[in-house]
Amino acid sequence: MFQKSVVRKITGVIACCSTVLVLSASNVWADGNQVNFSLTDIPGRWFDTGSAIAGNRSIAVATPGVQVNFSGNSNTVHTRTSLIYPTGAAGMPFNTDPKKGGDSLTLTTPGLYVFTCSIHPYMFGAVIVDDPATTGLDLGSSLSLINGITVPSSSDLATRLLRTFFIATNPANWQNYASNAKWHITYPNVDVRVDIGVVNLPAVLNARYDNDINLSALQNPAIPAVGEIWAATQFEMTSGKSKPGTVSALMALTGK
Ligand SMILES: [Cu+2]
Repeated sequence: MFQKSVVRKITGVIACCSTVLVLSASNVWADGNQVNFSLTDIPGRWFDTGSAIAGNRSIAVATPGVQVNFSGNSNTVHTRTSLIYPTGAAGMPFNTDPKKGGDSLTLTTPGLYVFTCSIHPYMFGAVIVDDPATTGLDLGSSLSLINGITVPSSSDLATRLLRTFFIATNPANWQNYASNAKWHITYPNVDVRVDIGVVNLPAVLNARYDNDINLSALQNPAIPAVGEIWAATQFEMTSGKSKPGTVSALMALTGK
C-alpha cells in the first residue's frame, strides 16, 4: 500500500539526453524496508545502493523503521558518520571508527539523513525516511548538521548541501571543462516536504542556484612556470586499472 503512495509522490520521469530515468517502486525500494549501502572506492558511488534513482546510486527512499546496512570491502577504510539528520531524530548522531565490514542502524524519524565518511568528506549516501501518510517526500522541517547547528529544511544552507549531494554522487553532474558544454545539473524530479510545505526539488534548486552554467574556457597559466607539476587524485578511474587513483605529471613550460 505504501509503495503506491510513494510512487504517486514521485512525479518524475526525467528524460536526459538519450537516457530515460524513471523513478519506480522497483528501484526505490530495496529488500523490503531495508537500505543496503556498500562503501566503495568508486568515484561518485562511495555509498552504493546498487541501483540508480535518476542516475544516482547513493540515495534511497524508505519508510519509518527502515534498517540501513553498511558493508564495505574497499581498498581503504571508511567511517559511517551522520552528516545531516532530522533534528531530534532517534538514534542520531551516528558515527563509527574507520573500518571495513558491516554495521547497521534503524531510522524511525521521518526526514532526510545524509551519511559521509569523516576521512573522505566527499563521500555521501542519503536515505529519505518518508511518512507515507503525508504528501511529498519528507525531508523534515528542521535539519541538524554534523557541526551542531540546526537549520530549517528550506534554508539556503540546507538546499546548498542538497545540491552538493546531487553533484558529488552523480558523475554526470560533474563539471567537464573539456566538453565546451554548459554545466548542467540533473536532480531527481520529486516533490519534497520541507518546513514551508511541499515544493518541487529541481524547481527550487534551479531557481536558487541556476542551471546550465557557463564554465570558464581552458587557458594556459598567466605566469609561466618551470619544472614539473604533479597532480594526485585519490579516486579517479583509468582504463586498464582496477583500482582508482592517479598521478599526472605535466612539464610546466609546455603544459604537456
Ligand atoms: Cu572514507
